[in-house]
Amino acid sequence: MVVELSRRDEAALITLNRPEALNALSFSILDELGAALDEVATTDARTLMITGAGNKAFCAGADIKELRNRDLLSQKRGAEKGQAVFSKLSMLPMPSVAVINGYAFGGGLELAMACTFRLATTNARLGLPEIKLGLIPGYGGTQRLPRLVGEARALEMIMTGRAVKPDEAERIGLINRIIDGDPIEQALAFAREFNAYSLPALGFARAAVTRALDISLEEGLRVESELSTLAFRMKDAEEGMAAFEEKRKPRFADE
Ligand code: CO8
Repeated sequence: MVVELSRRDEAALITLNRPEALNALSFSILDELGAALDEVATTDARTLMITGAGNKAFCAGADIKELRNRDLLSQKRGAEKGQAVFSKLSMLPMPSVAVINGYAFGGGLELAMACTFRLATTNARLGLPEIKLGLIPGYGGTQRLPRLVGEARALEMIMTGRAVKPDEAERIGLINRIIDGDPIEQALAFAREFNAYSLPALGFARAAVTRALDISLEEGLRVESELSTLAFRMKDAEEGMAAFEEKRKPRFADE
């Protein structure tokens, strides 16, 4: 198995373990990843972290050697498979953190962009180099990148294939933070900033913000009023407000 699922404290950890090919994603690895995500969804993990084995790459993208000499229908099904797995990732019940510990190219960056958050080590390089292969991104890159960095920067990255370093990635909003030291420890520390909050409330927040990028302000405000009202129906909201009044720490039960 290339996709290894383990547990670190309150987080599930998926490691792509194919360092000899810079953790490139073959179609069978995509299947493994989909199955691992199904498993994570049933656990009590409060966060999912995804990283690549070794210290050179998070993931160098789709397995280029597998992409040649396939008919059009297979290519379309391949793109749809990658998109479906990454959409599953973006809709997990818990937040996800891409721990980008080296190259995140093509499908690798698309995988990271489907996560809720992205952290990158100082040696990371992030890019969508498909244009250099005569291709364009197929696992969500043309849609998720402009949502993160805006149209002009997305067009530049996709049309030049230029990779960005972590400082630029942080400046344009492609990553949340640059990390130094042990990447997983750093990611765990980052996750502790939200891990103790109510999981359904975190889910409502993610759903509302994600919808904001797709719909009009008027519709978005309606979504927000519905989701924030739903949040009031949770026992966790009652606990949070009671704890405030009683000047104590809340104990959320995810209900
Ligand atoms: N696929 C397959 N093998 C790869 C990949 C890849 N994406 N990337 C690296 N490898 C392999 C290399 O072939 C090499 O193997 P070998 O030792 O057997 O020759 C090994 O990993 C190490 O790589 P390098 O020797 O090239 O390492 P370098 O440090 O010299 O270079 C780079 C690192 C710059 C990351 C370089 O490997 C590179 O440019 N890789 C390709 C990056 C890329 O173009 N990614 C985008 C791929 S396309 C995509 O992701 C989406 C396409 C749309 C999908 C639609 C589906 C139908």
